[in-house]
Amino acid sequence: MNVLVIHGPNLNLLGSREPDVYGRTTLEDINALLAREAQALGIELRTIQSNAEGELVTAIQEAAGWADVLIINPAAYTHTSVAIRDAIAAVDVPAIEVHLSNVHAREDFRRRSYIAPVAVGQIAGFGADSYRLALQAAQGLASRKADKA
Ligand code: CA2
Repeated sequence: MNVLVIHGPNLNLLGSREPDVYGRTTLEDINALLAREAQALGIELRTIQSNAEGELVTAIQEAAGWADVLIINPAAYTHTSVAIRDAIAAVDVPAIEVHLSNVHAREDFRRRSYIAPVAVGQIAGFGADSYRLALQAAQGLASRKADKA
């Protein structure tokens, strides 16, 4: 099974700024943790990060040829991007929305997600563990799909 993890804008700054909100774990640390976990679960993993909305849209479109599941932290685009929402809705790949912080316990504008209605589900508030939990959820999704086939 193949999983593409997409990190949105500013997540490349993790670990260096706002540690009180996002912790001290860097994006490299998160990707390394995911790579280890994926190997243990027998999952083929690719990760990308971009600050550009169009690049995220293209990555979602291209994932359709390879990924069985998408894990996406759209970061600030969660709350603004119809383009990312439409791309997820257009591809036949289940998506899991991930956030490091509990977006529902922060400013009001972070409670609205354009992505949640087209995602299978959302995991938020567990720091780097949100991604680990998403990987486990991805495996569950893929094995249920295989059982049905
Ligand atoms: O909690 C999350 O994972 C978020 O997706 C992070 C986004 C935020 O806009 C969402 O509402 C929730 C922000 C990512 C920016 O990350 C930074 C990391 C370090 C320093 C500055 C920003």
